[in-house]
Amino acid sequence: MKADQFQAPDYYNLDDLLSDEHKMVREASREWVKREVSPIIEEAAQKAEFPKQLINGLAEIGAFGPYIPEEYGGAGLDQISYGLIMQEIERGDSGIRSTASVQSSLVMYPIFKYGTEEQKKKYLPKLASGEMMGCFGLTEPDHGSNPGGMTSNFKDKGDHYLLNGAKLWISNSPFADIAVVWAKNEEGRIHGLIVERGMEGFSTPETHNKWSLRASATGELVFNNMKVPKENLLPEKSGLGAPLGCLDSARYGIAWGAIGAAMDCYDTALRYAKERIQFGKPIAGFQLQQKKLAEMITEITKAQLLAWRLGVMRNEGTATSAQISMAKRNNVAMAINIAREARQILGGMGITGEYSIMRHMMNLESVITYEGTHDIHLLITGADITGIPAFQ
Ligand code: TGC
Ligand code: FAD
Repeated sequence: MKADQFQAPDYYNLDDLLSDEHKMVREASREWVKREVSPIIEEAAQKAEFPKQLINGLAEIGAFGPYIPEEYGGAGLDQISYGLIMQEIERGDSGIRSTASVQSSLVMYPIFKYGTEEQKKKYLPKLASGEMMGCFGLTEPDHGSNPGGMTSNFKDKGDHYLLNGAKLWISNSPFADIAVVWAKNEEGRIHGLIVERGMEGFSTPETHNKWSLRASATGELVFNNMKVPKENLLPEKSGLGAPLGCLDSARYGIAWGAIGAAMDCYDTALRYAKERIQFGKPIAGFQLQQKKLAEMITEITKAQLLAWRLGVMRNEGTATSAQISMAKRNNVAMAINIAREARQILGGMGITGEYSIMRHMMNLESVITYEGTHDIHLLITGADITGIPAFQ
């Protein structure tokens, strides 16, 4: 793979909107990605292996629980710093950002928000340091976009709960130490449970043959008459709103992350277009290639503004779920379109592992589907502006 020559585009001087702390956090993540991720990511993706050696580094740059308070081991940063960390990691690879998203927003966040003090003290510091890794089980084989229909269930057996069911498409499941699992109680109410690897009746088969997110491990969670200690229930929130609240945080991170993948594709295509000579001049000198590049930087700049404004509203606590949906949908679609155009600028070289573009493009096919599909987010905006949900 080519040496990492990344230079971040900032067409509208968005750095002026960032604090010194934001810039410091971003630089630390950017340097780490250049040093540790870029040299190994292509091989990991080709081999379809999650590079576990990155776990310590992710913890060191604060990617596990960036906004979780320091007293629980988190980095205690604000939402814009969280976004910038996700942007830089996804500039390297969406699969690595996935691991950080799941650990932070889908495992640490529900324990922090819905857990007891004992659960927070037991799990959060280890999750922040990467000593313990987690995953999040919401999607089921027959319930993807409609998680409210889930059939995973648990029964009260006096001194424990008995959990049955299965979850599919679970990032990190093959190696996670714990899973935050969403299942219905005997009244049909959704609750979160923390389950641990090694508990009887629990298995995590890996999903193979993915063409996308190959450097991220994906699998199932299978619960077969699994005994879960009662103290592992997350008591502070129940109902579908509890897992969806975690998704708000993860979707926000993805809105930033997708910008990273887009920036990498744009930067690679711009450099290539200036160096590649055809018909006696750099292909960057042809109007058709300039149209592609000019549209890319315009779309990246709009996405950066959307993410930054959303971050400000998240810091104030005023961002709505529908506003988050709009940013996730727009920014991921922006990134996948840029990846496709950038790939064309590189001609045949664009399909090789010498460059990152094809890997980003394939990764983004998952990103546009998980955490709510492109169409589901459009329906969320539609319901928000009309007041009429069109999901059923
Ligand atoms: P609906 O009736 O609209 O809502 C049920 C309850 O939930 C509340 N709510 C939310 N709360 C917090 N945040 C949100 N974003 C919320 N959206 C809804 C709502 O107020 C209501 O509360 P209450 O108190 O009135 O009961 O529910 P619905 O069944 O009609 O579904 C709505 C829909 C389709 C938007 C929702 O189900 C949805 O978002 N579906 C998409 C599923 C999804 O995103 N799955 C993601 C799985 S995790 C994943 O993909 C991880 S990938 C990780 C990685 O590798 O990065
Ligand atoms: P479906 O819901 O079957 O949708 C199929 C198509 O139908 C989509 O285009 C969808 O937009 C459309 N559709 C569905 N309903 C409607 C409607 N009402 N109106 C119009 N169109 C509709 N889940 C987790 O819980 N944890 C994870 O860690 C996790 N990681 C993932 C990692 C990867 C690599 C992938 C691919 C998925 C992951 N997911 C995870 C699951 C992901 O969230 C789901 O794939 C996603 O929510 C869509 O569900 P589905 O695949 O069942 O598609």
